[in-house]
Amino acid sequence: MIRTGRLTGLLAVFAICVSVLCSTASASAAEISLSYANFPPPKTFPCVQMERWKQEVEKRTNGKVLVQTYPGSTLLGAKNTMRGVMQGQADIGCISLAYHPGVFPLCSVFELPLGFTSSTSASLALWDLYEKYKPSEFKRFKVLTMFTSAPSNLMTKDPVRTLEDLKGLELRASGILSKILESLGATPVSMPMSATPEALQKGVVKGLFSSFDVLKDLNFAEICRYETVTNTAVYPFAVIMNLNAWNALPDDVKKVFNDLGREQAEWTGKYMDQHVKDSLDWSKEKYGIEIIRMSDADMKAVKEKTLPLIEDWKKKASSAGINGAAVLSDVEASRVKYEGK
Ligand code: 3IO
Repeated sequence: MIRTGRLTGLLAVFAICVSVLCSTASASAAEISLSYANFPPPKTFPCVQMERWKQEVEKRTNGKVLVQTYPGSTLLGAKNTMRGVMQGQADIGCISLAYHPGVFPLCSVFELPLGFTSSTSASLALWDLYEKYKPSEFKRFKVLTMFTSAPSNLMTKDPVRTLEDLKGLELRASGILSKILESLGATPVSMPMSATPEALQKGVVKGLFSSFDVLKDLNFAEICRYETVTNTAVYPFAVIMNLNAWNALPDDVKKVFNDLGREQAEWTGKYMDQHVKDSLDWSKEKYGIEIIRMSDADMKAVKEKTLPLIEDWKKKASSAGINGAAVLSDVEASRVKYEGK
């Protein structure tokens, strides 16, 4: 008994020494440790871009900064990330602006049907808009980067071949994209992407309105075998940082983060555009999904029916002190610049 007791004691002393040594070692390797919260599962594009940002930051600061990532709502969820980052429960968080109607009167312009055909061009245009206006809607945060989904399309259990097929169909979307569905006669159910797998499984919704990456990343192709191309609006995202945490960073680290802002927007857009292709190929191969294109007449009707949403947005922008017409023309100029048409 006594012998084992002594041995245990010695082992305990040894263990304490090792752990003290290790913790000093890791503390000296990374002087700054930052937490980064994200709401959807690890395989989805907001989390893929988060891991890429972490790697670049750790590399470019020579390990001075360590980023601890929390995908899948393990630290903060889709709807409480803003508050959580403001209060410092996480240093950094990724948000989908469409989950906060009315909170982003300027950047919500990207939820409108503006005709962007890629995530790369929309992400760069969104970043440019942010840089130009530095809108007060983000005044409580440091914005590290922004990006968008790819253009949104319908993913449904039953085929939507005509606008008529959309009548009364319960579909998941968020923000102004829910209003787009409503304008087209569908019955939108607003919820974050992270709540959508369960809603589809339970039959609360019969499909969703988002970009095709999720067919693979959330395995929606298994349930939603019909994909109707509308290429209407994108979902804008922002990566926000707690202001105190930002202000506490040394200048060289701030520079690394600032230099990454635009680059990360472009990287994410390019990743997304390629990934939509991969996701469609995978879904055809694995589940034999059908891609549906509506008639020209229906596509024209989509444009006409959603036009009033642009006027609605302008009115709301105006009451927030924003010149909506000027913003729309800036965004259109960026679209032409990045899409070349
Ligand atoms: C999205 C959100 C989380 C994970 C993957 C995703 N792909 C496209 C989106 C955009 C979207 O539908 C949303 O809810 O923000």
